[in-house]
Amino acid sequence: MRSMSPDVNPSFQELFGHPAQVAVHAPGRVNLIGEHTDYNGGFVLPMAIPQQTHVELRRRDDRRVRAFSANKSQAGEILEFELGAEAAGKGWLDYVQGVTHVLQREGHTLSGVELRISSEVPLGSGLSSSASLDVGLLRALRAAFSLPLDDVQLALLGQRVEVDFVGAPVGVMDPMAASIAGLGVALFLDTRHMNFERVPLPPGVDVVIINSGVAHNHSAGDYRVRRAECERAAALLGVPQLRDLPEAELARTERLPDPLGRRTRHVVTENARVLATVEALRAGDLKRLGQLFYASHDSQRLDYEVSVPEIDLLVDLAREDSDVYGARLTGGGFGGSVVMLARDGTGTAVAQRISERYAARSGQRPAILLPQPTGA
Ligand code: GAF
Repeated sequence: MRSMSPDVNPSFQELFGHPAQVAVHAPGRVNLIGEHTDYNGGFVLPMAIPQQTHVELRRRDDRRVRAFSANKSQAGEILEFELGAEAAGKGWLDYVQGVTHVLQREGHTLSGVELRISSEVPLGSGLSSSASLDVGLLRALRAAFSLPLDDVQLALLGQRVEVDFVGAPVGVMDPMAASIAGLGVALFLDTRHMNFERVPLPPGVDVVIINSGVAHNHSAGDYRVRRAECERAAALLGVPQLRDLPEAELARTERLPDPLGRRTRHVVTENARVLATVEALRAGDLKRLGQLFYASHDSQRLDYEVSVPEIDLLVDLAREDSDVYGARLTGGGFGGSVVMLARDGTGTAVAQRISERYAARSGQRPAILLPQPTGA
């Protein structure tokens, strides 16, 4: 392990004494709607954001992996492990170990590598920083070792990294978004059948993301508890997954013990909202899109209980703003970001005034992300 002064952000050449052979990147995502539906076999509608995780790589002749993170390494330190001896519990290095572990488990042949990682996706922001890291690493290794993996297989391996190695029991939405979603185009994905369609955003709308500054962690308890509640509810209802409960049979949830009925209602109505959102996108019906966003937020707040007061404040400030069509918590929740749809050309101004009011009332330091060019 070698260290450098803390203020230095060394290049690959400076770290390892030679240039990288591979340089790839993978984006973060914003989920437009369809929250906590992916692990229930349902529908999601994410879109890539311009912020990326960058991975540079050079192959080694031995089995040593040496990795540097521009975001996480202390004082320029390089962390190391031996291929085949991956063991979780080493912080950010678990993502690297998870990727090499899962690839080898699937029968892919690797050698050691040197890695430099840097990310523009804010960590713990609900914008899928970890899946963009998983997919970035997988893309780098696919390129370096000519691995026969297509983009969907790559995303499925990314999910295995999280679930099997990192210990975050997540669904498939985030790695799929990092692997195949584009900018300005929503990815309408059926997570059960893995069918997807690209749905462009209609003209006349600015997408605004405001990161609340409250960070979350999906390997922590709350996400896991929600997932277990859904599985329990499905078992009590006698359906394989909550996706299989028709909306017309929602009354059956009244017989479930609280909070399982409310959790089920969120999943079933959220699935229906994804389908309605796709229709509204195709019809260019911005007012309807806005209503669906607010309904999704209320369902997450009251039925699924994944919001926090800071996120609710951002959504309330959006409701007071006549340039906003709709707003909702995006991502896993318990902190993170709000996605808003604003009138054409108003995105920057909307983001600034809501952020200022939010900062004054919450004491948090919000960050604005505008995933497509927008007027002032
Ligand atoms: C997190 C998870 F990683 C996703 O799989 C999804 O469940 C999401 O939370 C909630 O919709 O981002």
